[in-house]
Amino acid sequence: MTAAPGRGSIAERLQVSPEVASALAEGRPVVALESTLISHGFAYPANLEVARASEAAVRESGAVPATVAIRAGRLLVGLDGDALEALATAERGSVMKAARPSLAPALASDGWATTTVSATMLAAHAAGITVFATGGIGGVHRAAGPGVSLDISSDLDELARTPMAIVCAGPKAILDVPNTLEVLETRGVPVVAVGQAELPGFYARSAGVPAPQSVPDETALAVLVAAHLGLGLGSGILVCVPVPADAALPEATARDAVDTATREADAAGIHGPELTPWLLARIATLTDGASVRANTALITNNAGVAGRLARTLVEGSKMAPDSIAAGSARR
Ligand code: PSU
Ligand code: MN
Repeated sequence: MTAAPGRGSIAERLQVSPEVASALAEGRPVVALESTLISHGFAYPANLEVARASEAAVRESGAVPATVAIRAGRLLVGLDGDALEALATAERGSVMKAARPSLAPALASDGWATTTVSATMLAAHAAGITVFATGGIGGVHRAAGPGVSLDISSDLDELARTPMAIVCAGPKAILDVPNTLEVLETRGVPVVAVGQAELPGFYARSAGVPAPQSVPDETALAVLVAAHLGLGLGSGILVCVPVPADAALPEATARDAVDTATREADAAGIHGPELTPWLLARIATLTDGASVRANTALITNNAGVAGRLARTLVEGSKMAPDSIAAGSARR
């Protein structure tokens, strides 16, 4: 069903690619990927490279990638190679960043817009996708002075009301990580680290705080995710996978770059949706590109973890409810 141009619910505005549509119809595993990191997280050509590499990692794991973006009033779920390249090479500044609060403005404007974690969840869930990979979620920003910042990403509320598994490398290091965890706890979102007790720190392997939950490996992860989604609470689960060791930044290097960039952003009066892209770009310069390498490696790695998770969940759902653990061990 298609609504008149300029109108329509999320479901009516979905344009699911043929490949993703048939995978979903046949019950094969699909992984949603966001697109704001293509337009606002990386510069060209690193953005196209990371987009292609994460799609490839999903495929390698046996799942179908579904990159989500907006074009001409439609929510695209699954981009072909030409569309991915057109988006990655679109003039910088011409592409809107769409989150839940800016979804209507992005859909009402012509041309490309990209979806943050919150907007990607809205589209992917409507399309019937349950696993989603990104780099880092948005969260509670650091306060410039004493007190707590009210700049809290709409990603957190979306996690609270969308039953999906989001695979990331921890809340972005530019955030107030302890307060981000507090909001997620209040809103009923389980946060689980994979393979370690500490919360992954995005650029660094550890955020320096314990993760609320942890699982030893991907098999145990699939069991926990299936348990959470099976409860029908309505909320998502945040899966945090540490950046691969060979691309990680030392904790002190990451912290220094983040501190400097945050101070500079405050002095320059940067805030709102511009803040995250501004900080990421500044940290890239301050670390001589090491942060871009870490960010690329972690996004690609997360895409692979998400693909394997999607596969195990699909296999588990075809078995008796109690046999998912045994089933994933059987592989
Ligand atoms: N992960 C990355 N790079 C990014 C983002 C995530 O490695 O650029 C994007 C995501 O789309 C996330 C957004 O939803 O940053 C958060 O923006 P904000 O803090 O303005 O809500
Ligand atoms: Mn914000």
